[in-house]
Amino acid sequence: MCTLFIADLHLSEHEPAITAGFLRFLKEQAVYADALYILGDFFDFWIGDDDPNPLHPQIAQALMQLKNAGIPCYFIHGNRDFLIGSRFAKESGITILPQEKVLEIYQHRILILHGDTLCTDDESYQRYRKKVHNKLIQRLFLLLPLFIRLRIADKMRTRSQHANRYKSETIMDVNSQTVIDTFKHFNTQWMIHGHTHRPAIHTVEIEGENHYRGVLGAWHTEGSMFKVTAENIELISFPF
Ligand SMILES: [Mn+2]
Repeated sequence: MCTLFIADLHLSEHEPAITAGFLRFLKEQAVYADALYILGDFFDFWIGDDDPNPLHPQIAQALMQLKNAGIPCYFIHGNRDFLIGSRFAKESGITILPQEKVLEIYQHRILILHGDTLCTDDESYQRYRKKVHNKLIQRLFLLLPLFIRLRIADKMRTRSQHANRYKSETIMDVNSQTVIDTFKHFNTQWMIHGHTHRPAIHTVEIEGENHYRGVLGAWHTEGSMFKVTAENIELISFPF
């Protein structure tokens, strides 16, 4: 009995080793779990469910196989794949969750989220986020022809890479007060998120009580997951 959490795979046709690692992870680990949660940035970018990229049906099929084996898969949007929509959800059998969700599993209360909303020191990112999460802007973007969407996505990626080069490490990490406020708001002892690519379990003391913030690693050269059982909440890295 275990539930698995992963994030930040950044799947793309340019990284076949990560795709292979994920497909192996499904067959060798996820298939024995009670459920799989993907906490965002599953794909490196997403410009609409109508993108004919052959990687997408390949991944959808693998997830559908997992579902057919009786293991539900849940998904929270990341900052790169926030446009994953109902068509992909249907094709892959995943259930899309809101950006924050409290789970009660095996007597643990765990908040799950992508993690970008905790990085409140990065004001320019938060401003950008507000814009791209506007439903009207999203709808207009999705109406554009695919080649224009691709071009825009490309431009935005280059711009963000350029901007991030000049941002300090602390600005791009979580804000500790935001973390405390989030723990208080959702009243959980644990949270699990990705986004910062800094795998760790941090202890956060709030009013004399310990809380734990688990951060998933990105899948650059190895896999990273949280494995939650009745006894344990464990951060595990494993080879592709
Ligand atoms: Mn992210």
